[in-house]
Amino acid sequence: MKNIDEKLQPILAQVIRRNAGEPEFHQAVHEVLESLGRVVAKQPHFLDQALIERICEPERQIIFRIPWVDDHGHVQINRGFRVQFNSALGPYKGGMRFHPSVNVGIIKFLGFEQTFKNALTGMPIGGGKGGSDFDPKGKSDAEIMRFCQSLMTELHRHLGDQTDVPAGDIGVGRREIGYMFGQYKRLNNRFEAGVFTGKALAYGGSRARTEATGYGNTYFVQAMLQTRGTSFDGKKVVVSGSGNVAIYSIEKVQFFGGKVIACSDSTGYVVDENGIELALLKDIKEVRRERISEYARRKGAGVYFIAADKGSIWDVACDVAMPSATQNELSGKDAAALVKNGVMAVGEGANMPSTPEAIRVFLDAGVMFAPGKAANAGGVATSALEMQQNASRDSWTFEQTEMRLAAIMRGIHDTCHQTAEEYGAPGNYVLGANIAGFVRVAESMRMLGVI
Ligand code: NDP
Ligand code: 2IT
Repeated sequence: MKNIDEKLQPILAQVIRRNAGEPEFHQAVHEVLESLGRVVAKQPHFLDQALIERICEPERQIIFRIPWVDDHGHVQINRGFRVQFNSALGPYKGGMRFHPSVNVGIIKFLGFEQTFKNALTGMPIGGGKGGSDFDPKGKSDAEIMRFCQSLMTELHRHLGDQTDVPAGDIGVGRREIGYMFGQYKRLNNRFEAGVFTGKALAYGGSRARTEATGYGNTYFVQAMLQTRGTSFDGKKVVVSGSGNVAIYSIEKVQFFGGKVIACSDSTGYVVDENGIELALLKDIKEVRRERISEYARRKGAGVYFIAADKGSIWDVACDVAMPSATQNELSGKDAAALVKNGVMAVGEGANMPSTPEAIRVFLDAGVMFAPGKAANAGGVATSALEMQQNASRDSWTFEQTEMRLAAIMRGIHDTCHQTAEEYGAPGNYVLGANIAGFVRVAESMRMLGVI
């Protein structure tokens, strides 16, 4: 309960009691409540109508069985989740994650974060998240399809373009979205393009959605660097992960003149002091679906691979760090190493990648720190643009879509920056993001009555 306003402590205690064994959810709520002390001191009406208690309780949680048949004819069982967290601003909106670590606590933390993130975009979208403990690694294309179809056979009844609109996340890309959307369309006998985002362009996807999260995080960090009169030009950058968010962060950082010298996957990291060769990385990860060590093997001399149990990517000295793999991947110790090596800015591409200790180390050291719910909001913002195109049966150019994305990221940056100042913590983007996101959702909830 450290650092939490007295009036908010019983709320956190209640969340911990009600959601036993869900440490990631507790962590996400703890971080937001830590920021809200300043809000209730200034605007005590936010304590009325159990607004904060209500915001911490998902509106609906769906847990279901997913049976499917593997290529050997064996029946496999996975568990599916959809947490419809908050619909005060619009239909539930948020990705689906396929990873063996998925459980209800992880989906709840993601849905909670999503609610504030979506509010920060300024778009009319509520917050939700879903997924399964299914492990897509090593599965055949046919197995992936059967799994996605079985999942959707149950989930379809809970979705709708005005109700709940999923997208991708870890382990879910275009291929999986195609299979899930296809089964939804079949079961409903209805081409409802806006029920899914992250679709391929051919059947209603948006240009720039694939790139949006990584590009958006890079735009956010660029805006932070500008507040100190500098830019990406000539900076050394480390990006963890090598999935969707990491790859398009690397692409945009390189476009802005930064040099990305390291990236990773769950098996370890590679260092290439000459700068990561993006075409090769894309071929290994997007086309062949191989492990990251393959990058070092194919590059040869001067490029090295370090296995995950032998070292941390955050020991690589850099000016800017962009954690883009998964939650709690960057510890207090990692943050201390980054600070010692002179890091000046951190932009969270992933959701909650920095532990609370790491965030404290960054803030105490005066590092510019962009929390995920602000920095990685470009993905979902572009999803909202995809919904907008689907609703008007339109298809925008890449340039037009990216321009909207860039303007939205600038807006989120400025909102967080100004809110932090207004609440007496200049430069603290964590506080700015939590407060600005909360106020928008809570104000709407108040106007909608006790529901
Ligand atoms: P991908 O599945 O495309 O890539 C995930 C990457 O992170 C892979 O390199 C993966 O390595 C690594 N990774 C995943 N889990 C772990 C783990 N437990 N330990 C170590 N490494 C891990 O996912 P995305 O790029 O889409 O997502 C990355 C992060 O960004 C997530 O936190 C997600 O919630 C967040 N995010 C994604 C958005 C999107 O639009 N896709 C939008 C906003 C946030 P490996 O292949 O070895 O598992
Ligand atoms: O965490 C996220 O914001 C996402 N995975 C994207 C969600 C979306 O609906 O585009």
